[in-house]
Amino acid sequence: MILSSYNRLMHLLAFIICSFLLCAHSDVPRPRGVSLSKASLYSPTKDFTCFDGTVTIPFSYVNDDYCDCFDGSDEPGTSACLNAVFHCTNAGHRPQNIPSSRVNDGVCDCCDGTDEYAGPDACPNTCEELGREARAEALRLAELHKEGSQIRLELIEKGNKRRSEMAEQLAQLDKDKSEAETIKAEKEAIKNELELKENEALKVYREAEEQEKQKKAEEENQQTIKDATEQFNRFDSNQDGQLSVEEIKVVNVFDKNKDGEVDQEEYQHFFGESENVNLKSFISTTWPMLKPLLMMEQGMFKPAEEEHESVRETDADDLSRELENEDLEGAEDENMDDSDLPHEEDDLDLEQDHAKGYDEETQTLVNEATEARRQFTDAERAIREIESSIQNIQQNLEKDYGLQQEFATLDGECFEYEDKEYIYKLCMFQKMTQKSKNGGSEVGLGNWGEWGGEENKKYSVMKYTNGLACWNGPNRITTVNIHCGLETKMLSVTEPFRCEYKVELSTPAACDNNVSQTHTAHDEL
Ligand code: MAN
Repeated sequence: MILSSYNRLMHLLAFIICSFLLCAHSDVPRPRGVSLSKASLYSPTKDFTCFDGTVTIPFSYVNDDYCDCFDGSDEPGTSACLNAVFHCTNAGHRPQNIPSSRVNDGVCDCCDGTDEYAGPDACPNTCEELGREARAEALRLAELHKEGSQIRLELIEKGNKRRSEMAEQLAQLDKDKSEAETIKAEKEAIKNELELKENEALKVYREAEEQEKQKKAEEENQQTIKDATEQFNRFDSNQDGQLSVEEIKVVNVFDKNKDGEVDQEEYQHFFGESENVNLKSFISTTWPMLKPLLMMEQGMFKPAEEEHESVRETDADDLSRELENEDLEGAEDENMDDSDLPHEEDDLDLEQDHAKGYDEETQTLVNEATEARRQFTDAERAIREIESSIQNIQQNLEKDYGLQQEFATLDGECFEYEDKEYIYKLCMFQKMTQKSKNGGSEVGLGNWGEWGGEENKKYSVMKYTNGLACWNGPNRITTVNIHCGLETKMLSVTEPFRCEYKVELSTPAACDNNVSQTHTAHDEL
């Protein structure tokens, strides 16, 4: 802050001239660069105290092109302080504050030209013209908002109506749901009762069938015993009730490998370790092994290939295994617990039973139970449908449609915008998509996320997020800037950054007559 007396003098001179010049243009005397609201802080009859209160200087130091205050408040009209602010009155247009570093930098910042007072070429005063244009634009906007806000009022009304309708629907659906649940419980009780009766009636048929099966098995068993006994007696040449090795030696069928003799391996195959076999063990052990061989010999069973002995042997073994399995299955059937109620998977069985032809009474019971099952399934489906409607409405009721529901009617409405390459489609509160004009599938540019405007202007920006992943990058997102307009439409779609899309959208929902549309400050006009 040490300054030569010469410099001080020069600056003081400049200040007096400049201050005087400015005072001539303004109603209230104040140093250059000072706004009307701060004029009282600069009194020529007193010392000047910096705004931050740290330093007090003679008033003549104000605007002397030397920075005395840390906050720059002593040099509002020069570029001496880096952090000072220069105020232009811009009479006829909007007043403006610019960093005082721009004072006398050769660039006209203020429309009244006051920021460039020291240069050789004075800046022209364009404030009147600019002010006229700005006022005309403000008027146009005010008219637009006025007209638009009429439509907005209708939107608000419809939005509120829609919301209350949804709330009513929800209440109705809740009622419907509890009614549907009662019906389901009734249908279930009827179904259970009818199924009990049906099962009871079908039991007679199942038991009869079971008896039939047992009878058949018994007959087959008797036939087996008969066949086996017949053959046993045929092989038991001395009729002593025992089959001996000697006796079977002469019987071809025991020659499994057909090599012309019944050898030890073959005795053992049929007799085990014993020398003799009586009728009882012949029936239970030998006969199941022998029967397929006999059938083959008698031409009743032909293997697919007869060239190799081994193959014949295998087929014979398979057949005896099959016969054994049949017995096993029969045994399992016997263990079946047919007291179980019929289940849904038994429907096929029931249909098959159907073909068997029941007596009239049983058929009626089956029909009644089938109808009861159908009605029960319908009741279950009805509940599921009601639940899904409830969920949809609840989701919509939770959505934020603006302070007065002004955006509610736009939910689900879609708007298109075409540029050279793409067709864009925005479905409000749902999603944004992009489709190339050269074909290919739709690309998701984001799903409805949230309002994203700054404080007080929350409803001026919509964010659609989590679109299709960008190649080697993040998921696509879309920002929708909302402006007042008489109709809802997309004005432009751009992609300022790769996979980040920007939409300018106009809609009457954003027209609010009560909000000041311009930034006009009235203090100096
Ligand atoms: C597609 C479009 C473009 C995007 C590129 C990114 O071509 O979705 O908008 O920039 O993919 O790879």
